[in-house]
Amino acid sequence: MNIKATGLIAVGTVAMILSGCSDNETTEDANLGEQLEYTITGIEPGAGITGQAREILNTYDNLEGWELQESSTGGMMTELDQAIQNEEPIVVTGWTPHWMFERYDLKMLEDPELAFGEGDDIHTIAREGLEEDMPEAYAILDAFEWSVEEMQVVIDEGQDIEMEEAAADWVEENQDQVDGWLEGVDPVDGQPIDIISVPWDSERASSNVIRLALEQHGFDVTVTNVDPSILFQAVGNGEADASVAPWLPNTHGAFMDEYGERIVDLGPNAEGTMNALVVPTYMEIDSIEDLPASE
Ligand code: PBE
Repeated sequence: MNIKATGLIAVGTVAMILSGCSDNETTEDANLGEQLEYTITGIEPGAGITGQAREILNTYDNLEGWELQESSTGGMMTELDQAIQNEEPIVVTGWTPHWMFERYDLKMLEDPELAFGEGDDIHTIAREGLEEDMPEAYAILDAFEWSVEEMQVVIDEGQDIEMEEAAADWVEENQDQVDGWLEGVDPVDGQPIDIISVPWDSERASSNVIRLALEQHGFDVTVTNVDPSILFQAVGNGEADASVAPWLPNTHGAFMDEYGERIVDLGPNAEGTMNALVVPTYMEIDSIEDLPASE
């Protein structure tokens, strides 16, 4: 290579960095990887999606040397918001239903290795013996069913007002549907029930809705939010009565494998959730495989 050509490449590189685009794949890739600091912005260490994202770093060869930065959902959303305001690249662990897709133009990266699986359903689970001890509660929990679109309505309203109020509004507007879950079940008189859940908005929405339905039928409901591993442990050893929070078979699959033998799975209460690596639509990549390798 002669000096003149080297000089041209150097000038070209500066111009490409300044303009933020290039038709030279390699330079652009290196640039993108460095801008991202080969880092995926994640959420809480105990989330199912965090476990999946850790696995993904091993599944995809191009992600060798990448890091998952674990933090909190709030921290991740702040970083996403800042990146979008500055039109900078960012890769986050994201999922639906969530309000991030309502607020920002985002895309889920294709996952050709199906490291996140092909989507989940949200299940209702109960402790062993609940059906015998508390048949009314069991019947209502078993009948509880709505859609992720309905859940999304509560999640979205829960950004402006308290989630408890958003859930109450939904119940008020959809009393016929709630009546369907209670139909044919004898009301109880202050029977206590422990519902266990996780602290993300989707499950804050569903636990509040099932809480209100159970309360309408005379139950004294306690909802406790914990990490997914604690949730499965608590239902498995009978400390909690039930949960409407598990994402299966993928997101919480490892916990179900560990505690599932002593858990009764009542099947999906909402179908069609999805986890993914998520990027703003202005990023030119479409697949996890398009993330540049770090060496
Ligand atoms: N989530 C939302 C949770 C379950 C619900 C996908 C962040 C998780 O990863 O455990």
